Amino acid sequence: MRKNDEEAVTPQPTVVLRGVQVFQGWLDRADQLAMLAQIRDVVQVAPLVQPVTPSGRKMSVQMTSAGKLGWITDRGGYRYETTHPNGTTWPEIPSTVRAVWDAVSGSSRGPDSCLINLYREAAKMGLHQDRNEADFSYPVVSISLGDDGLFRIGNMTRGGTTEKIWLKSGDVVVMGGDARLIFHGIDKTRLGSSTLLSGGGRLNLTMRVVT
Ligand code: MD6
Ligand code: FE
Repeated sequence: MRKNDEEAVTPQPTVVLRGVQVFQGWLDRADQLAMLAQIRDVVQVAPLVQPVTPSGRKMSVQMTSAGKLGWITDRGGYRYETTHPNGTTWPEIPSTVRAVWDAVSGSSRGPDSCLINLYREAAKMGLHQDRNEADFSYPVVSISLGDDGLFRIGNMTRGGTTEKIWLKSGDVVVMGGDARLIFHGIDKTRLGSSTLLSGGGRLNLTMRVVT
């Protein structure tokens, strides 16, 4: 079921891996361009920063957020904050991004936060759980834009076998239910595989209910 279909039925993912739902090609090129324009507006107000982990390691992705709360990492730990490190209030979650949540999350509550990650060059993200939120009964919904990213899916605890899938521009991932706390990460991106972002790279937008 594509987003433009009239009936408000629960859409079906194209792929399910260990309970992680992938809606491949959810956004067409025009949708992606419209979303990108709105993300540019967010980044004007809340610039991308290269964060450090609590242990002081520089992350390879650049980050910012939209919504009531933004996810932050620095020497003080992983947490949500009401303002950007520069002191500004986070911009609202763009309407095109929110519309994806409404379509696929199955949640009556809206997201408090949209984390924006930019992968340039050799950026990647190690296996992690999304667990800085208060209530894991709400899903996490992510949108991929730009270059392909190799998404790795593990288990509820560290270690064990993993599976992987290339996420392409316009793909949407939903991690909910028993898959909400599964370990996952991005091994690498395929540079130049998309022409969407000027300057290349991959954007991932992750929406969450936080409080
Ligand atoms: C990424 N995604 O695709 C990283 N987390 O760049 C995530 O960490 C993620 O895609 C929770 C749910 C969906 C995700
Ligand atoms: Fe995550």
